[in-house]
Amino acid sequence: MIKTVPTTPFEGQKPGTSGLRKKVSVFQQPRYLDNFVQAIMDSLEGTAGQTLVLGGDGRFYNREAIQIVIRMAAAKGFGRIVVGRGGILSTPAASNTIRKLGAYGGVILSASHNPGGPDGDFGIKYNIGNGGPAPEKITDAIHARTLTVDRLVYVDTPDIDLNALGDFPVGEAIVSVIDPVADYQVLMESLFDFDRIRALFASGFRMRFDAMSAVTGPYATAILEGALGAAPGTVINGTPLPDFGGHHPDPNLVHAKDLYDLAMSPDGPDLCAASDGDGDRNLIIGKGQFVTPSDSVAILAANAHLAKGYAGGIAGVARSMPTSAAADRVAKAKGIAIYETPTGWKFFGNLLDAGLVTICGEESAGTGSDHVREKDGLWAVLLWLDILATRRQSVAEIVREHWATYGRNYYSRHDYEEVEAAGANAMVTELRAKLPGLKGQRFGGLEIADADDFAYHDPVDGSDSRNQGIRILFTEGSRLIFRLSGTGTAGATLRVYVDRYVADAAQHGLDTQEALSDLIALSHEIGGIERHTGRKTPSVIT
Ligand code: VG1
Ligand code: CO
Repeated sequence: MIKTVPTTPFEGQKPGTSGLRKKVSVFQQPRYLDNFVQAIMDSLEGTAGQTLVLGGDGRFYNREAIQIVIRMAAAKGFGRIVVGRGGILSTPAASNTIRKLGAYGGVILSASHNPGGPDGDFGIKYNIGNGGPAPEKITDAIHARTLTVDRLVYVDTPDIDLNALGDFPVGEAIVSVIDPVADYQVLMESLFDFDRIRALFASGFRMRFDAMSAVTGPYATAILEGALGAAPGTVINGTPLPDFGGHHPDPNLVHAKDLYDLAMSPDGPDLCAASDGDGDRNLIIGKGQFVTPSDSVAILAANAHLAKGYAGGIAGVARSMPTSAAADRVAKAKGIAIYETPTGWKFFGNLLDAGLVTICGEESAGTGSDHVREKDGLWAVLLWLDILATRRQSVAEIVREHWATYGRNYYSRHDYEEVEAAGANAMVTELRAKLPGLKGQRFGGLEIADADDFAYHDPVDGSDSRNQGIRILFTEGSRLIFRLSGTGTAGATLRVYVDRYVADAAQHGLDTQEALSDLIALSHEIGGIERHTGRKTPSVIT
């Protein structure tokens, strides 16, 4: 029944910001995925008879990968392996299922916002029993094991039919194929007033949700059109496709441009929204009003108490370091704590578990709360809907009022994608060396108050994470941040984050790129971007 196969390590199986991501062709090499899954299994203790949750975003290679994980998890001694029907589970739904079942952990198959299909990307990550991404201590152990793994252990069994709900024996284990949407919908109903949102739609409120042919289609259709009575056709691209219909499932102004144009048209819907490949990101655009993800975190934190799930108020807010400081102002006004963490949801887990924060967010269109331990795209959309249903104002009015109350953070991220890794690394090394000398330097009207390489001390488990991004802080409160992406699969991606706070409401109507133009010019001067990457302009501006 148990089959053991010898193997040798593959180089480069180091998890990045969110799991191991590579080109599909890399994962298709014989034993490649198997080695990584074995390294996960070998790093886990006390799994006998325990439950493992398993699912993915439905991208190309998802089904093959699920079968491999089932065989290896059963051989590891897990008692129950819970899989979403069709191998589908959105990342937040997987997190919820882990928590609800009291599972030992979960394996999520996704490369999130990266393109899919045979020429696209694939990914895998391990989540722990709190439902969240494994912390660095565990991902480091998994990586270490990939360097020594020498045998693969499987239960020898035919493929499981993933399309049929029910329980199926695999060796000593039971594989349970579950409806991927049901439990998640119950959770959303417990947090939000579905009657109130139904009344909003009944009053003529119009919405468009672009599922980008990725995992949120079934969730959004069941909840928005099914439970909440949004008009049929509200959800577009609602069927998950292995190649996402050839599109790039990243809900930003570049890859969801059609949605943006619709939102800007005079007869467009009241709310346009989208999510990414695995359902954890959100894009929010009101009629004529794009909401930057950083503003969205702040606005949701300011208004969360209007939803029944947060009626008692929120304990604190956490944001990743590159995310604009808009949320800090809300926390300050509410007299609650604000935490600044490195990029990646895994750093929020301890804060959420300890009850120190309720709402978390990242500038990369990720927002979430303590309801799960992942960011959650549809949750953010539903919280917006509940706030709109309560305040009965437009998105634009809510955003303007927010700025008038707290001030506005002009914010933009400039990505230089797929540049040569050597140049990008040289740039970071050079910047690091420059840091001590930057303090006090003046560039035009800007003076550098401080410059460092961000380090995080986790207040809950005492762990330290260094080299998390170069920060240049100006005396006026503006910030310039440089870091390299940890989710790409080709070359390096340089991200430059630009943040400027403007209190004066008379100055809140400027174009973002103009309002930031001096800081953007300075990013080139200080970083030597063109010299190191050969690029004059970014590939994507969000
Ligand atoms: C990016 C984002 C980060 C996010 C991560 C995973 O990481 O910047 O905020 O947590 O993707 O998101 P990086 O290292 O490329 O900057 V997802 O939706 O791809 O799981
Ligand atoms: Co994602």
